[in-house]
Amino acid sequence: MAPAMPQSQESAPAKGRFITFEGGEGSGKSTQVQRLLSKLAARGIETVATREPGGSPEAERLRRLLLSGAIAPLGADAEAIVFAAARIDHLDKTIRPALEEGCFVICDRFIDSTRAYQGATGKVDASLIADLEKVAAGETMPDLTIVLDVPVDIGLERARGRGEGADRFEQEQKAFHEAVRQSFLETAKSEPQRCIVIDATQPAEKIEQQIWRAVEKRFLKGDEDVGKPRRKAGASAAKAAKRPPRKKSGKIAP
Ligand code: Z5A
Repeated sequence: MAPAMPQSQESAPAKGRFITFEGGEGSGKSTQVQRLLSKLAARGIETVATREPGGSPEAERLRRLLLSGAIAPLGADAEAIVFAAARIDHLDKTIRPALEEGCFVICDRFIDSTRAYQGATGKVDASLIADLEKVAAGETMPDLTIVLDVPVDIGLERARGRGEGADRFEQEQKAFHEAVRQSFLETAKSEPQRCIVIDATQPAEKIEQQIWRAVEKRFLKGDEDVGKPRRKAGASAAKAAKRPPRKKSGKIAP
């Protein structure tokens, strides 16, 4: 067998990174996604910001159905399956292509939200959750998951403060949200190589600094320096134009 040839900078494989944000309602995910995007951009790294459910045109359609409560009457298993269907399209159309290009993909919610909202709340059997995760995400697991942890009352208060109507999940009882919070913490404990937990009751600036330290340490130091350099000023805007527009809150609009 011929020996492997060292690759030049130009032909080196793309080194995208997949970072997910998780946490309960009002934990500040959208706020911190925006702050991390700015920091990566300042470092000259091309990024794709996305969210779940949603993040591709078909998945955004499913998002509207899920959050309106239209799928709920079909039962919890059906709801979990629709979240997985949205995830399949999102990964195929948005996440994997961006990672292959070498971008940093920053995603507001991913598999841990299904584990928490559908699984840990006792609504869907753990084996179905695991099977759906395998089918939908497969090998595409986050390189880093940032869990923003906030007591349920504080998170719900913040979410209400935005003045938007409560969606299908925000209407659930406090015990449901407690189970969701514990699920995120348990996942982080069982997968410490992937997850970090940040106290999200701190001021946003402090949280931002802690996230940046974690991202720098894992991906941007010495040999680990990764990410596709921004090609030119218009490159990011062109990429953004292909994505659904963003709402004031920083979320991708339906
Ligand atoms: N879901 C599911 O069931 N299964 C799944 O597999 C997936 C999702 C993927 C999506 O809702 C829903 O789908 C979600 C779970 C379910 N359930 N709910 N509800 P969404 O995307 O519409 O909303 P969200 O993900 O729950 O996010 P959020 O409630 O909009 O909050 P956030 O993004 O975490 O927080 P934020 O918008 O950045 O901040 C909220 C407010 O707090 C805002 O006024 C900020 O200015 C303020 N804020 C932010 N940081 C701070 C700090 N540090 N201090 C004080 N105030 C702060």
